[in-house]
Amino acid sequence: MTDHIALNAGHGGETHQVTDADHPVLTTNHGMPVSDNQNQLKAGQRGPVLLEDEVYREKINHFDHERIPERIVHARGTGAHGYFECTESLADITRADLFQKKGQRTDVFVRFSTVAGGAGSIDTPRDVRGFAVKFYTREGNWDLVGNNIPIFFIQDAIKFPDLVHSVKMEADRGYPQAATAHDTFWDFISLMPEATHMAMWIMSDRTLPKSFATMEGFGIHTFRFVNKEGRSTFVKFHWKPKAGLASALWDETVKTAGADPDYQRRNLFERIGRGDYPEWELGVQLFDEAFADSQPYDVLDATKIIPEEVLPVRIVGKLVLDRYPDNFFAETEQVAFCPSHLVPGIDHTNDPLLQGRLFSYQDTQIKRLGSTNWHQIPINQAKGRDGGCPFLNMQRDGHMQMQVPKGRANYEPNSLHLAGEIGGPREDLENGFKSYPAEEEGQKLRIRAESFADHYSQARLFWRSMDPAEQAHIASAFVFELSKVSIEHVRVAMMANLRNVDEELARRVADGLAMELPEASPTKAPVIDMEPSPALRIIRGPREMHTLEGRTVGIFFADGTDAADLKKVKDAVKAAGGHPLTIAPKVGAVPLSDGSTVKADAQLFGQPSVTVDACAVILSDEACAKLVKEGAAVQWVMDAFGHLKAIGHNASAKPLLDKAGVEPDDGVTDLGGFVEAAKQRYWDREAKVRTLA
Ligand code: HDE
Repeated sequence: MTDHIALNAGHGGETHQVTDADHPVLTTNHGMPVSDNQNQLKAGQRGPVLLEDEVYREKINHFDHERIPERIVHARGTGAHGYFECTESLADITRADLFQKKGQRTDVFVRFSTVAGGAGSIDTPRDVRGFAVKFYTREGNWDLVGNNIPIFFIQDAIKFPDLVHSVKMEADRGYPQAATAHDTFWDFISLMPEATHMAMWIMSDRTLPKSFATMEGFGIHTFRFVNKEGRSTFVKFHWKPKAGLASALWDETVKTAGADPDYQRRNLFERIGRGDYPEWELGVQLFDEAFADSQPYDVLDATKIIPEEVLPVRIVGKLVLDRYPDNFFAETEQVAFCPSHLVPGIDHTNDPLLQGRLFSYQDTQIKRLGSTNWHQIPINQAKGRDGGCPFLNMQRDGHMQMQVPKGRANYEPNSLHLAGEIGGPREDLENGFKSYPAEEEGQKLRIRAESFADHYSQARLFWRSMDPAEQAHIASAFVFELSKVSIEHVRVAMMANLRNVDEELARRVADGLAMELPEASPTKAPVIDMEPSPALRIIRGPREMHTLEGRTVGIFFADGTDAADLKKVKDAVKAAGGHPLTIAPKVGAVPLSDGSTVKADAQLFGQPSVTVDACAVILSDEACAKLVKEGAAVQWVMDAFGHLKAIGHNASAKPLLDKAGVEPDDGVTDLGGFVEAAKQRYWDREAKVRTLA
């Protein structure tokens, strides 16, 4: 308990100290109690500082080394703890312990990230999101290191450094940060036809998720499940958000970046703090060799999906994130994922992108965390078995060794146990990990399989599966990005590729750029028309979000607002599972109609409507008359309308809505109808507010 505020004058300094009656003693890292944490040791009152000052030297020395290298990709991210629960036993398909019993829980740590930007970049660029899950199973850690898009840019890991160099800040100028809209990225993509399918996805709303809790996740590659009899089944992993899918609009995401660069990590932190735990279902697509052979693409090619309409996703578990890390660095920054971390019952396939990843992650962790003992850092430790640390082997020593192994047996086999000494661990032939004995033969070659040659059919499938509103967003995103390309031939090369995807798409983008359509680029394999997959839609798709649960509703009020109306809307939002956030021109004390005063949660300038999911405006006549002359208030409402959000309002707020250009539609309601209306966006409004390609 804080008992007094002391002025620690030290020796000439002045510090306001808030001290605690039973605070612990501040010490150096070596445990020596510190008497003065305000002043360096000096020779005389105004003299030079002394090298012998261990209190200062140790402190500054530690500080100088506080940063570790940021991740070369996925540097910007945030994480949370939670659990995975098996909801359907897969015992016949895999021997993996976590899938054996319905109801069985496994602890997890999940890290979400953007890909291209540095650690200090914004949360809401147009970018793929990482969705990496570490399962602390009873048979070791399994890392499912996926993304929020079910495919990838490239087919072979050897192209990864080129891809990443092209998308990151350009080498000479050091910008743009966290953006694909620049020459080098589109130069590379235009020269890599295999990236066309992914280009379609990244130009779609998938790269603008409204929050982590409302996006899907995918393991991307085809993996194997192996059961107790040694039978293998191919598997693709899917995470389906319980809340449904919701993305932001481009204009909204750009403004969010300015209003709150930490928007998505804050959203995750606050949801968990409120008890609105983000939740996903784990789905699997299971198939055999015969199914794989029957498809018009190769299941080992990471630029391809298996449409859900062709092979349904079976739900087998759920993931709940219910605890925020205690310390960002210790947990979120130091967590180290490796796709090579498997558990018995799960195995790799020959996907050349996956195979390349198996080396890269282990390698990067040693660089980033500085020691081969990074598995001993608490967040990375295998801890599933009996709560104890289950790793046990003859690996020894190295930087930052934390274990103190007993005895002489640091090799295996040994017979020291026969002499009464510690013999150490041994293999477990029965239960230990066994690789699936896939048959392999053939010449050693640097080659891309012929079955990987079709680069356009699934890009076309994606485009044709989209809702018209999504198609307009995709075409407009291409126009925006290619407008930022300054080298003419790069734009032309990209347009030549798009012609192979769909003529209408190419024409719309060319119109938006006011350029002639070039000849289509040559294709290595015929482009086929696959059956569209409506499951790929967000807008008006089967999983579009239609709830207030976990979402934030901004309630804009001011001096003189009707107290009963304010309470009614707050209560109704809460009853629907939403989070009401009151926003006023001044936060401290807002007088209401009944003479009471309330605090607002946020201030108008600091909480623009881009930061909330739906908007209520409850004003008095007098306040409204003032606010129509306040740019931030007009913009608040204008953006809510422009971002296709529900707007509930009382009669007195109407002049502000009129000033903001709000036109009547199903999403503009009185306060009574607001909460129901607030569960969705109003896509039909979009044509009224912007011109899309
Ligand atoms: Fe990664 N990737 N990656 N990646 N990746 C890394 O590992 C790499 C790929 C993904 O939250 C790095 O710890 C190669 C696909 C996520 O900590 C690095 C290739 C997918 C994360 C690396 C890929 C991913 C990473 C950088 C080409 C989706 C963040 C720091 C074959 C399935 C994990 C690190 C976290 C991180 C290499 C492609 C997802 C350098 C060589 C495909 C979610 O090891």
